[in-house]
Amino acid sequence: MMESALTARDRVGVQDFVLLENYTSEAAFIENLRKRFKENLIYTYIGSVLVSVNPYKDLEIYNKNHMERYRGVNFYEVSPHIYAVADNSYRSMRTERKDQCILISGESGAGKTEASKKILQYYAITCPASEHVQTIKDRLLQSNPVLEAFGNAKTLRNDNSSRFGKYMDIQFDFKGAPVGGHIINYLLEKSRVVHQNHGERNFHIFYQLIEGGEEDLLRRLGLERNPQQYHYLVKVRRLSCDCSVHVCVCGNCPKVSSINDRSDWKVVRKALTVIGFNDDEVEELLNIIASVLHLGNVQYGGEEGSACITSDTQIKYLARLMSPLNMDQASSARDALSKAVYGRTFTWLVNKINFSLANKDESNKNYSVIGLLDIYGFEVFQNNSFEQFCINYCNEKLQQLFIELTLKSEQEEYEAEGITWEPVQYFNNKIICDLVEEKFKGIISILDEECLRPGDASDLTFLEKLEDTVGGHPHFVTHKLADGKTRKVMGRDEFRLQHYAGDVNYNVNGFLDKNNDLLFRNLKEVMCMSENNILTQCFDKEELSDKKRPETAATQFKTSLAKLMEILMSKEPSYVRCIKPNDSKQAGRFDEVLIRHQVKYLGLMENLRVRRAGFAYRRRYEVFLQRYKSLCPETWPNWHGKLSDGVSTLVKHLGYKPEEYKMGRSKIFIRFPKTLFATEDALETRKHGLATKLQAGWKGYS
Ligand code: AD9
Ligand code: MG
Repeated sequence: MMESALTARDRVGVQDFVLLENYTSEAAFIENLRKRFKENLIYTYIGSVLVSVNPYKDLEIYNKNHMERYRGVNFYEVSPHIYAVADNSYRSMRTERKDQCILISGESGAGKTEASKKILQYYAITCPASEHVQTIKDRLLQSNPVLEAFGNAKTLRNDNSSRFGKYMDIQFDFKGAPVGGHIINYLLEKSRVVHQNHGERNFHIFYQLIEGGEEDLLRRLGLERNPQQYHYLVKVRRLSCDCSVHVCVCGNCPKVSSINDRSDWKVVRKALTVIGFNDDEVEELLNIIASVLHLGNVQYGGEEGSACITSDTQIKYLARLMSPLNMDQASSARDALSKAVYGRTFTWLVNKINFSLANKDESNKNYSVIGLLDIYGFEVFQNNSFEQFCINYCNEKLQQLFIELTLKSEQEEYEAEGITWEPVQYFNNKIICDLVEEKFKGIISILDEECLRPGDASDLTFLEKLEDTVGGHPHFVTHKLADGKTRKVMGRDEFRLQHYAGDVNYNVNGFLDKNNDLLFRNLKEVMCMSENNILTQCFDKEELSDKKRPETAATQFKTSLAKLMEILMSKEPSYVRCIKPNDSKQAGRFDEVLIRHQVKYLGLMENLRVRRAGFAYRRRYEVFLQRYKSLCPETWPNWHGKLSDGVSTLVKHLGYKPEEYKMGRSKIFIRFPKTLFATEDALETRKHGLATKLQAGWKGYS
């Protein structure tokens, strides 16, 4: 029995939130998500924005047949899918000749990286290909396992968490074939190399190499097949912090049930070859990874106050360089070196991949682009530091872009169609972006100032300066109250930012060091002298003669984000908003509190309100007519006049009242979902009637 459109809607909800009768109700929004999630319908639209809920299980919706189903098909004719977004951007790029970008956002573990991989797979499989194009497709696909090995790690939130931001351009030639690519990476969380929270791991590559590396290779690198041997991976070790030396248990979880390091190693090793690494280059790269592990095992002993290296197998130069330091200084110099070596090697790796993805056909520079942005989501931990500050600032910027662009595009569409725009109230988070990035007065400027100030500058003086400068800002809070009393719930070394996505307390300890990101000059010198080709490229001799102080980490990040915003603004955006259904990585669990929070901070209700401001639904005349023309004898089977006249005739026949719709230049705008539902139901009934008649052998229907 065919299910009627009405009961189907009851069971699986609406596939576009704009069709919710009660569109301002958060409860109705969440109920719709729940209904669909229960039916494994993880995708729903808000107009052209795709909302995706992580199913935490493999669904049979990503095979080739599915890809075919979405190829060249109108967005609204098929059920919502990530492939529809991919296909829509592709078609807009081809027909309108405008560069596109797809912005994927959501918190850690919500499914951003998986979504971006699905989009890339869609292009790799459905776009036309020649032999050369096949090589580029392979390299585009294989860049993922390599970058994930070096830039992803298990965190408490996600077993495969991206610890860097990634923007990837895919370049298409005039035939629509992918002919090249380019990746920009953002702020790798390199502190992870030397320290991980309990229950978290270092970057995947370390475990993959140790678990999967061939015997010979490990022998050459001087590594043992046991992560427990390496302080940067598991061992209990002494760590220094501002106040004292304390013992810290690092990571401590070399094995993760959802990860198979040994088979992942094979995938990564093969991917390196596809990208164009020869055996020597692979060995040089792995040499660096091994050196970082060895460096982590360098131990200090000796008299109180001065360090000497006790592990005699370790590199001799370290002994010479680090002996003037006390133990704390020596440990942090060692860790700074490890972070610098790893961080720069990662950037080198991205450059190498870019070289391999570069469109080598000189005659073919005239390409169109689809950009994919997969960047770390908004993050709140028990203890939040400089890294979370940068990540959350980045999310503020993206949210601002989202608000500006969705509002702008709505407004533009109304104007283009000759329909009066009705202004919508919304929260503009520009005020928070300014608080962080404004010249002279913003948090980053104040932090930089403290980093440059000689003398007694410390994390705590930075906090004091913040209180003096931005203490009165409506989104900034510390333990100090305006009347001189203290707020007990906050530590004296914390400040709170009231982000658009919620409040986050940041602990200032380590802010100055992380922002300075300095490396002893003589360590740099030694790196420049290395015989490892990759290291000599990473540590350029020119850097040594450059007297200018390098830009701080936060300022570099701010500059790179500003450039990113420019790139994104120059393209036509599509959005994928990812939602994480529960904190236990479980299939089928819909944690309402968690989801409501994300719906709020992703601004989905606001997005829906903007989209529904005037009209629930809009379609181009030809699409509308094609779908519903069978409901009116004058438009069926074909309408030969002007499209807008055909639509007018059709809706009048259907009994639309004048206040229910408006005719734009190329589209019909329908004010209420119920109008559209009635039309959909009529269509369903007609099809059903037709099917019944056909079954009964009645052939004369037209
Ligand atoms: V983070 O900010 O990088 O920490 P992401 O990128 O948002 O985060 P990711 O894509 O890595 O999350 O997804 C987390 C896990 O959820 C994956 O490893 C999969 O196990 C699972 N996942 C995500 N999306 C899907 C999906 N469409 N189908 C099945 C999925 N599983
Ligand atoms: Mg990710």
